[in-house]
Amino acid sequence: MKASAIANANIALVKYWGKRNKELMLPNNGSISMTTEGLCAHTTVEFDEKYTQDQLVLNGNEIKPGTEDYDDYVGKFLSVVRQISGTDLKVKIVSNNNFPTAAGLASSAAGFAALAAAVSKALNLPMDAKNLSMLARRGSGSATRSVLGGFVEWKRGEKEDGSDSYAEQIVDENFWPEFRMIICVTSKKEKKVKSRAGMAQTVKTSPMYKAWLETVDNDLETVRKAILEKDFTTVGKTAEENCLKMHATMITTKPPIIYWNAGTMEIIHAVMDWRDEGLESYFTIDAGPQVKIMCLEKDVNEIVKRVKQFSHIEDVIITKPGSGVKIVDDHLF
Ligand code: 2P0
Repeated sequence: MKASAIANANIALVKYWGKRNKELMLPNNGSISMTTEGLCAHTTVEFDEKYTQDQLVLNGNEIKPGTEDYDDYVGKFLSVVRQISGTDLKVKIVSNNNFPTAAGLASSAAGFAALAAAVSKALNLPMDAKNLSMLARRGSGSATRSVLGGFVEWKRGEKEDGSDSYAEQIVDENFWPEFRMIICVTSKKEKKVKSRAGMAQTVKTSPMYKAWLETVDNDLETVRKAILEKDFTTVGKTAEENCLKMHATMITTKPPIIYWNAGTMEIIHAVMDWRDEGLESYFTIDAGPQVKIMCLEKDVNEIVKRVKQFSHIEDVIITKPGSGVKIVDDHLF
């Protein structure tokens, strides 16, 4: 009962920020993302009688049951898996990311999408995209979207049991191969406020949160339509506005959640100046200080050259629409 999977991370164009049900991991609003080619998690699981307790090794470090990092994430997820599958076997999980963990680069999205697929394969659970994305959702909300490739929408759903809150592909990874995200890493430090705690605090205390919810459906419709029309200007502009609205809710949370650093600000201003010059680019930022610049393939070299001249840049990663989760034969142990 051993299986492995590889899943790519994703970057949201219309963001997810806030849950209506923490237990079932149901969002307050729908979201749209691009699955990012090459930023991936590779995960192997084995359920077997030879294990006397669950074991997790993440990027070479053992994360032990009983710690917050384990219990609130993989621990909770495994309870769901045991409930669905009926197994009481213990499991060993080994997972590696090829990008910085917990620095606002959607590591939990790739990780839980890969884990959901590997577990489903190992335990013979349903492997269709709808069921896989709903299982991944129980690990981490953003993982719902990483199950599929290309541009993906996570439907908010209306039902209280969460059975209509899953991911659907808008277009696959071959539809718009010119679309690029340039990830500008301005700090590799672990963030101080995790998304989960941060969004709960925003929902509770930000006076801007109501306004955020009132405008998201419109952004979803605009971005969905613009993707289908390959209208880069509308996708970029709407995604940038949506990102700023989400950060307005974060900044006005009590106590404030400010993920940006000096490097983040430097790039924001540069991107706006470049646009005025005619170099078309837009930015989006998640729960961390990294800036993701959206552009078309033809402008990548020029933008990367300019970004590399900034003082706060620790790494630049170029990504494009990537594939959904895949089962692989390559086991990590
Ligand atoms: C997103 N983020 O849509 C948004 C934008 C961060 C900012 O999804 O509690 O790690 O595991 O569901 O998925 C990060 O939140 O939170 C996230 P949980 P998750 O990509």
